[in-house]
Parts: sequence; C-alpha cells; structure tokens
Amino acid sequence: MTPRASADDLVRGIESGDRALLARAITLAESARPEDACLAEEVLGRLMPRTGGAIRTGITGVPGAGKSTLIDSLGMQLLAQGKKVAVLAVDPSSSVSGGSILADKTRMPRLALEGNAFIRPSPGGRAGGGVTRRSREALLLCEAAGYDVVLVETVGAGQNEIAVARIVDCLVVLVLAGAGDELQGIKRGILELADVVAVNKADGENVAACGRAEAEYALALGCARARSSSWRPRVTRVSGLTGAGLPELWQLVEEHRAALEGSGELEEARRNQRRHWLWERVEESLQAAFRGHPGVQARLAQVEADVLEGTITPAQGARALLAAFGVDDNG
Ligand SMILES: Nc1nc2c(ncn2[C@@H]2O[C@H](COP(=O)(O)OP(=O)(O)OP(=O)(O)O)[C@@H](O)[C@H]2O)c(=O)[nH]1
Ligand SMILES: [Mg+2]
Repeated sequence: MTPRASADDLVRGIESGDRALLARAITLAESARPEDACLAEEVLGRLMPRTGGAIRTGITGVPGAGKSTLIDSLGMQLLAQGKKVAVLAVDPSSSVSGGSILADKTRMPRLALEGNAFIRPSPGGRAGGGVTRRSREALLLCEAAGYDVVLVETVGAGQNEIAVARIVDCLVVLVLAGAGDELQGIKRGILELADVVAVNKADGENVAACGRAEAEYALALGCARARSSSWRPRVTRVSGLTGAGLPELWQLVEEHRAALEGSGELEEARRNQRRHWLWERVEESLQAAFRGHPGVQARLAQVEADVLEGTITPAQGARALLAAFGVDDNG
C-alpha cells in the first residue's frame, strides 16, 4: 500500500504537475469512502483558483466512430504546439463491441508515451459511457495541474452527451458517412447538442462519401434552432487515422471558444454548470441519507412490495417512506 498522501502533498504535487499525485487525487475523488471524498474535496477546494483556464472539449460518437484514434492524433498535434493535454477516456478494456478488439490496449498509443499528456481511463467504462459521477472533479484537477486542453471521450448517443455537455465548453460529435437512414433520429438529437460535427474516417475510398455527408449535416445544422447568439454549430471532415482535417477541426474549437468568451456565454454556461453541480451533489447526498435512514430501511421492503402488488399507489408509498424519513409531504 502506498502511504496516504496529505492534502498538502496532493495540492503541492498537482500544482507542480505531478501526474502520479494527480491520478491519486482523482482516485480519491471517485472513492466511495467518505474520508477519501472529503480529502479530495479539500484538495479541489484549495486548487479551484487554478482552474478555469483549459479548453474543455467533449469528443463523442457511436462505438467505433474513431474517438480514441482521433484523440491520439489530435493530442499529438496539440503537444507539438507546446500544449499540455489531458484526456478523460472511456476505459478501453470494456470496449469489445465497438471498435477493433485487436487495437492497441490504450487506444491512444502515441499520446500514452508523452510526458506532457495525461490519460485517465474512466472506471465506469462503457456502461457509463465514459462520463462518471466524478468526471467534473477529474477535469478540474487536470486543469489545476496545468493542462491547457482537457478532452473527454464519451460514447454517444443520448444521455451521455447530456452528461458530458454539463462539464465541457465545447461538444464535438464524430459521425460517419453512409451510416444509413436509421440514424436520422440520432442525428437530430446530435444537432441539439453539438457545437462541432466532424465527419470522421474521411480517408481512402471514403473521402467522397464523407464530402456528401458533410454537405448533408451542414444543411441540417443550418435548419436547426440556434442555441447560442454567438455560435452556429459547424461541420467539418476529418480523419483521425491520417490526421487530415484535424488542424481545421481544432481551429473550429478555438473559434467556438473565442465566440463564447466574447459574448459572455462561456461564463454564463459555466455558472449554470456550477449550479447543476451543486444540485447534483445535494440530490446525491439526500438520496444516500434517505436510503441509509433506519426508519426508511425498516419500511422499505414492505412499501415496495405493496407498490408492486398495487395495494397502494407509488405516490402513497413515497409518502409513507418520506414520513419515515421525517419529511411531512402532506401540504
Ligand atoms: N479508416 C479509418 N479508420 C479509423 C479511423 N479512426 C479510427 N478508425 C478505426 O476504427 C476502429 C475504432 O477506432 P477507435 O478509435 O477505437 O474508436 P472509438 O470511437 O474510440 O471506439 P470505442 O471507444 O470502442 O467506442 C479502429 O479499428 C480504428 O483503426 C479513421 O480516421 N479512418
Ligand atoms: Mg475509444
């Protein structure tokens, strides 16, 4: 067992960019043990003044869309510009159905070897789509450690994009050409949240099809309702494999950042995210307190059985449990 690091050790280590201590702080934040979580909270609290500076970008797309490959290439390009890059990634070990099972274990083979890069696989793996209940803390800790860019890989579509949109500033959605009409519904959902759509795998024989897909998405994005006064979602074509189009993709991410900063929307979005974070934690703690309450525990099995049998309504069941918890829900 490694000796337990103190808050001072962790704060100083993260301030100096120590990746091992950064990783430990994230592990503490994710821990189910209250004393670990408390320590992580203290550390993050002290580091908060150092946060806020990174470009926080979500990279999402269906399984096998090429997210990890693209992040590996993009990360290398950003490192070449002198940037430090952190990646919160979907755990590759649980990645069986999506991409190639034969792919390198980390799926980011080049970035993983770089001293100015930090890759954090998310323990939730595919089940959680890569966004865990402590991804936000992990992101902020990376920022405090001096990473200029934090990329969050998540598997689409649906709830995961909503979760990742709550912690990043810019959401890049990777799509594939010729994926068929069955994706129309997903496409519409994507358009609601995407800041940048990147048609990926535009290489070899696939280039022409990607061009057509790009035009289609551009048309669809043009018709979508505007979410921001300063930014219209844009579409571009990339190949994570060859690296083609990645500078242009990053240019769009930076333009997006500049537009939102200029209009004040970035700060507003981050304020909303912090409000959401507050309520998320309140609700999480309330639920834990509720489930752990002896009075609730004593009645839970019976109330649940009654609700399942239909002898009482779910609303009546909830009222009974809340009364056991000490909340009078009669008014
Ligand atoms: N032709 C081509 N193939 C690619 C490209 N990017 C990724 N691939 C291939 O697509 C497969 C999946 O790539 P990944 O980068 O693991 O995709 P992912 O979206 O991270 O997959 P999951 O994390 O499993 O959801 C691999 O076999 C890659 O080699 C690309 O730009 N062009
Ligand atoms: Mg991946």
